[in-house]
Amino acid sequence: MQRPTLFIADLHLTPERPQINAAFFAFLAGPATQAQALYILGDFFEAWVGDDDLAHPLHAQVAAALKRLAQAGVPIHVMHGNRDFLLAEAFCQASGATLMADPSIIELNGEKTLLMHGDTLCTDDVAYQAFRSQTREPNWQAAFLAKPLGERLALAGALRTQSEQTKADKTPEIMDVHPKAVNQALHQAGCRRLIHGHTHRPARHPLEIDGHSAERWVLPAWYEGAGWLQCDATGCQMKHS
Ligand SMILES: [Mn+2]
Repeated sequence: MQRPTLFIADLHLTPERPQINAAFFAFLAGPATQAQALYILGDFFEAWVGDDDLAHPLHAQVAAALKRLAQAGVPIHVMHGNRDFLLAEAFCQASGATLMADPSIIELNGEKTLLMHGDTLCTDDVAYQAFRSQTREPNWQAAFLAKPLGERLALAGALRTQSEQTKADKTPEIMDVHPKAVNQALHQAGCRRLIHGHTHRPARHPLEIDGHSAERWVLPAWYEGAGWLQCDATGCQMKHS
């Protein structure tokens, strides 16, 4: 039996949701041990203000658990989300994970597959895209990381509150992916399969790209429990626990 490849995203790990953290540790000690590889497609943490936040007990525990899996021979790939785009080298050292670019193309059981966090596909959310561009600038990140850890945590908390407030004013359509952006991403990548997270709207969407049938998988958020996409030679399926 060929080992499956597993995809997760939007766990939003935080000390405030201990049941979800427990579900993640159970996933790592269970299904993940049988995987060919594990891909974490962004928003793994509710917030990540810099790798010095590894000092937090939960963060240290998560990194150690990942490292056990990596050392057992399961490669772990992590993509930045909009909450944890400051995950960097020290996190990789501590967890045994490798950072991957957004977007990335992988060969998944013979099918070129496009992986993204998903936020760049939400092109109707102009205010968010402006914020995203700003926070991905090296100068902005250097200035932010130069602040004391306590100040960064306070800023991240304020940003989250602000984001919750502006979300309430946005229509569901604005916060979903734009079909044109999806088609363009698949066309440019020359892929017929896209896997992403971010929107918290788990589903499989059949598509047609350049006259070929294609599919878009949206990974579930881990608010109620664990959910992942499992892919092998027979295809992909959503799993829950
Ligand atoms: Mn996100």
